[in-house]
Amino acid sequence: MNLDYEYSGHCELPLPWNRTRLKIKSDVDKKTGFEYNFVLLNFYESGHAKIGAHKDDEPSLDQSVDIATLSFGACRDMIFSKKGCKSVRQALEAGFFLLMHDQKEWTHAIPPQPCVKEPRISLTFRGVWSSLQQSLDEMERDYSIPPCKRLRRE
Ligand SMILES: O=C(O)CCC(=O)C(=O)O
Repeated sequence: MNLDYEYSGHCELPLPWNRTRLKIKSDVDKKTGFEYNFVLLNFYESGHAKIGAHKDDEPSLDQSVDIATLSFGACRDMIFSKKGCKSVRQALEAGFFLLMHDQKEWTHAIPPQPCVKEPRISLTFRGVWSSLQQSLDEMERDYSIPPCKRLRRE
């Protein structure tokens, strides 16, 4: 089944799982109880690389699946913000495992930290709807077709 994940105006063609990624995915599945079908790798060459505040609320994301992040390499901070709440800053050290709930409510950002010279990699595991499910959702939205039973993600 086709899995396309569009974010920040990009739509990348996903690569198939390889043995290493599948092993990590299966550990993350076990730890969280979710069954992930997509992982996004972010590479930060140094502390100059950053990600602005955003919500992971793309229509292709299954919001019932919490996003799980594994960090490798340099320690970087993540800042969580929500209207009316005090921002939270969390250091993401190598090996740090983060589970993000309420992605529609909170924004998160990786601010620049120019003193960090080493690279960082994050793997963010997601539940992504298949193209078929997305088409059904769009039909439901655009033509007010009564809610149809969600298909199993593959
Ligand atoms: O690199 C990270 O830990 C976070 C990446 C991120 O914000 C995202 O993929 O939406």
